[in-house]
Amino acid sequence: MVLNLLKTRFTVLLVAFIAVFSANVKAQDVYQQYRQGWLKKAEDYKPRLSETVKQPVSLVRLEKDKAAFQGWKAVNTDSVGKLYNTSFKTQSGVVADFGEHLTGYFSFTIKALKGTSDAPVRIRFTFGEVPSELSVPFDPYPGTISRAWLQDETVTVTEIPGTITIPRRLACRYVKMELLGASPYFDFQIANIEFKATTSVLNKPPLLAPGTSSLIADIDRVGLNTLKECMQTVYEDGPKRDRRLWIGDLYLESLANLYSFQNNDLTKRCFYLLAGLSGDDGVLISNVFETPEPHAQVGNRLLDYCFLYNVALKEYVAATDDKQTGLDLWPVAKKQLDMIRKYAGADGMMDYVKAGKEWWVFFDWKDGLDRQACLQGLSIYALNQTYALAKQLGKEDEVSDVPALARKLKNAAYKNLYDKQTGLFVSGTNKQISYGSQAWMVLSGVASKPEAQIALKALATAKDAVHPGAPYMFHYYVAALIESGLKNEAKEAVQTYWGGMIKKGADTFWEVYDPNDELKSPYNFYPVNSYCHAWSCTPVYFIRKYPEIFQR
Ligand code: RAM
Repeated sequence: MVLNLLKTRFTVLLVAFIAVFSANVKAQDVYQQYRQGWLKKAEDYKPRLSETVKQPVSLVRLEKDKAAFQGWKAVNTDSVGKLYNTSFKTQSGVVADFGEHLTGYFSFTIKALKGTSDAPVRIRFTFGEVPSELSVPFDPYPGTISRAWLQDETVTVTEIPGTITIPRRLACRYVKMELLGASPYFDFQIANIEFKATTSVLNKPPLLAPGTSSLIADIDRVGLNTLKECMQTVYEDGPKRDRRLWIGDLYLESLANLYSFQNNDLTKRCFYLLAGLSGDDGVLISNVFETPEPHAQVGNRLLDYCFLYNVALKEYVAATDDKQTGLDLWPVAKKQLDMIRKYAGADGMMDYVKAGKEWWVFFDWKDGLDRQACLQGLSIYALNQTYALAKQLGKEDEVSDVPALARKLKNAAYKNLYDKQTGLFVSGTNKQISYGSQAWMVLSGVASKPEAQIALKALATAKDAVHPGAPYMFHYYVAALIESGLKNEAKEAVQTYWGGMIKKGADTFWEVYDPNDELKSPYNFYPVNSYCHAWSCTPVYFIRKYPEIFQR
C-alpha cells in the first residue's frame, strides 16, 4: 500500500518534471510564437523566376596576354555554325561565348554524322565567368573551399541522337567542350547548345540622365547585370558561389534594388527567411540556404552582419513605408542590439578582442586588417539606425537606453581612436591606419564633417594605410566620401575602382578586386572566386541615389 502510494507520487512527479522540462526546452526559442509565421511569409513572397533561352554568339580562342585580366583573353574565331556543322572529334577544346553572363541551365544536342552509334560519348564541359577559369588547370586543387564549386562537369551520353540538360545550375559566359571518349567506328556533331537563363528581375530600371558619362553608364549597366544575376529566389551572394543568402550581401543588394528594379517583395522574403532561420537564442545566422528545405548554416555567426540586418531593415522600411514588415521583424532587430550591450565596456569601447574570439568579425577580405575601429563605428551606426527604425515604428520606449549608449560609444571612439596630430583614426594596439577604420568612423558620425574630410583625404598619403580588399569594403569607403561631402572624390573612386574592372573586361562585377593583385583570392585559388558578386553591384545605388554627383 505504502509502496503503491510512493509509486503514484513518483509517477506524478516524473510527469510534472517532464512537463516543466519540455516547456523549458521550447521556451528557449525566443521567437517561438513568430517563427512559423515568418517562414510562411518568406514562402509567400518567393518570386517566380523568368526564363529566357539564350544561344551562344560566337566561338572564341583563349590566348595568353599579359595585358589582359589575369593574363588571359578570349579572341573571336568563328561563328557558332562551325561547331554545329563539323565533326566534334575535330573540335575538342572548343569554347563558345554567350556574349553575356548567364545563370541557369545548360543543354546540348548530339547527332550522329556518320555510321551507327556503337558506344557512349563522353564530354567534359567547363563553364567560366571569366577566361582564366577555362585556362588555368584546376588540379591539383590548392583551394581552401570545396573543389566542387569549380564548374567542370563530365557527361556521358549513351543514346544518340539526344538532348541532355546538365542538372546543376550554372553561372557563366563561356563554355569549353572537351572530348574525353568516343568510338572510332562512328562520327557525331554537337547540333545545338543553349542556356535557359533565370532571374527574378522583371522590371526595367529608370534611364540615367542624358548627360551621364559613358563610363558611369557602363558601370551602371554592369552593376545592374550583376544585381540581376544575383536576384534569384533570394538575393544570392554569387550565382556561381556561394549561391545563398548572406546578410551583408542582402544589405547592399537591397539598397541597389531600391533604386533600380524595385523588387521589394524579394527584399521582404529575405528578411523573413533570415528571421525564421535565426538561432533559438534570437541571434541571426550569417547565411541561409533555400533547398531542399530552408535552413541556416548552423554555427556561422558573423557579428557585423547581425548589426547590418537592422540597418537594412531600417532602410527598407524608410524607403517603402512597409511598417507591417518592420513591426513583424522588430523583435529580431531589438534582439541584435544585445550583442552591442554585451561587448560595450564601461569606458564606452567595444571589447573587440573578446568579440573576435567569440565571433567571426568580418568587415572585409583583408588579412591583417585591424577591426577595432570598424566594429566601434558599426556598433554606433547600428544603434542609431535601429533607433531610427524604432521611431518609424513607434517603439522608442523599448530601446530607450540606445541614444545614450550610442553617445557613450561615440565619445569613447573620439577619445581613444582619433589622432589629432595626423587627423586620422587609428585602430588596435598597433594604431593601424586603414580605409575601413576611416570609413566607419565617418559613417558613425564620430568624425565631424571637416574631420571626416581631412581623414579621408589623408589616406592617400598615409604610409602603410591598409587598403580595401574587396568591393564590399570599397562600398563603405565611397559611402563615407559621400557622407562627408567629398563628392568629386566619391565619383573618382567609383570610376577608378569599378571602372577599373570595366577596363579589364568585366561584364559583371567581381567578389574580390585588388587593382594591384588580380590573382588575389581569399580561398587560395583565384578561379574559385566569384566573378558575379552581389556586394559589387553597389555603384547602381550610388549612381542612382546621387544623380547630382554621378549623372552630370
Ligand atoms: C563569402 C562570400 C559572401 C560573404 C561572406 C562573408 O563566402 O563572398 O558574399 O558575405 O564571404
